Amino acid sequence: MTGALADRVLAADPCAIARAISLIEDEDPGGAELLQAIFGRTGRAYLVGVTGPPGAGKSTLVDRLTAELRHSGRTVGVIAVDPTSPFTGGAVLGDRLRMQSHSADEGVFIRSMATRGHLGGLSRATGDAALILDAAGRDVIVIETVGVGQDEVDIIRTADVSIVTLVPGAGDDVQALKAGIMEIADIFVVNKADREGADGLVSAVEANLALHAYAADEWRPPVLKTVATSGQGVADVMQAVDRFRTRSASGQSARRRARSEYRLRELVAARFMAHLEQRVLQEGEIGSVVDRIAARELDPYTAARQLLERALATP
Ligand SMILES: Nc1nc2c(ncn2[C@@H]2O[C@H](COP(=O)(O)OP(=O)(O)OP(=O)(O)O)[C@@H](O)[C@H]2O)c(=O)[nH]1
Ligand SMILES: [Mg+2]
Repeated sequence: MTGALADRVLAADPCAIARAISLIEDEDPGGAELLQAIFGRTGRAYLVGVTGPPGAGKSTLVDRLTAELRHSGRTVGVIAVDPTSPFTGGAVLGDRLRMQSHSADEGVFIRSMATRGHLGGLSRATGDAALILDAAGRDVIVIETVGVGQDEVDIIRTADVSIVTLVPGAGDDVQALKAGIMEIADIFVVNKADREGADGLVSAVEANLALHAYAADEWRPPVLKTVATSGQGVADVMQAVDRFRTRSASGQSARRRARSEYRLRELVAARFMAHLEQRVLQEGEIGSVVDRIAARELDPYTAARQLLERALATP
């Protein structure tokens, strides 16, 4: 069954791609089987991460970038990470996907992924969905996330190139810059440049970059202005992406290696905890260990050592 689905994914069947991503989203064991089957056929796609504050115009920008990519003959996969909280449900989903203009184009596959139920594992789910699209032969995969937490930073860190989108007049000029986003940006985009304050924001970001001494051969993130709604400046963003891609081949392999390491460590940790909770411990036992640590009856180091020993003693 998995074999057939893998074959259909490799043949770029849109229904199979959608089904495969659902398996990953649902954390179905079939998803892992599928990834094992297709992994050898991945690694060709270029991953573009787009992050920024809510409403910055990320989806509008991604829509425009997609048009540019299609224009240059490349196929595109878009993964929009929907910051659905358990409280709002999926109600905002449709609204997030402001990318309807490509719905009739087979060269564009758009998928929204909810953050619900993926505590800590969201970057893995997103990365795995990207692998599916990669195996299906998409040339470029764009991942849109709202830059708010560590999870999003992790996702963006795993992209080949990271675009950080900012907007003027959002109150604080250094908005996302504080949240560790500054360090992960390869390209800054000041969107809504039709609004007042765009130049000031560009200067603020440039001033921040000036604090870092870039080596001659080091990539210095460009700060570009766009009006995503009209498409103004978007071609420059696309050029910057292509320039980054060709300029930093060694940087790219280092980043991909880091991504492989991150994925491996994250998977082993998750598998280990699953083994512990499903095969070693009694139901609710982890909770009582936590209670004892909170009550200072047990220290976390001893608890971790004991759990590790018991896990290793259980096949
Ligand atoms: N004035 C102006 N409005 C823009 C621009 N780009 C996007 N918008 C508008 O800003 C609003 C939000 O755009 P989206 O593309 O949905 O923004 P987003 O960052 O994807 O939003 P979330 O995914 O909800 O965080 C929409 O009403 C867009 O039409 C721009 O360059 N100028
Ligand atoms: Mg959006």
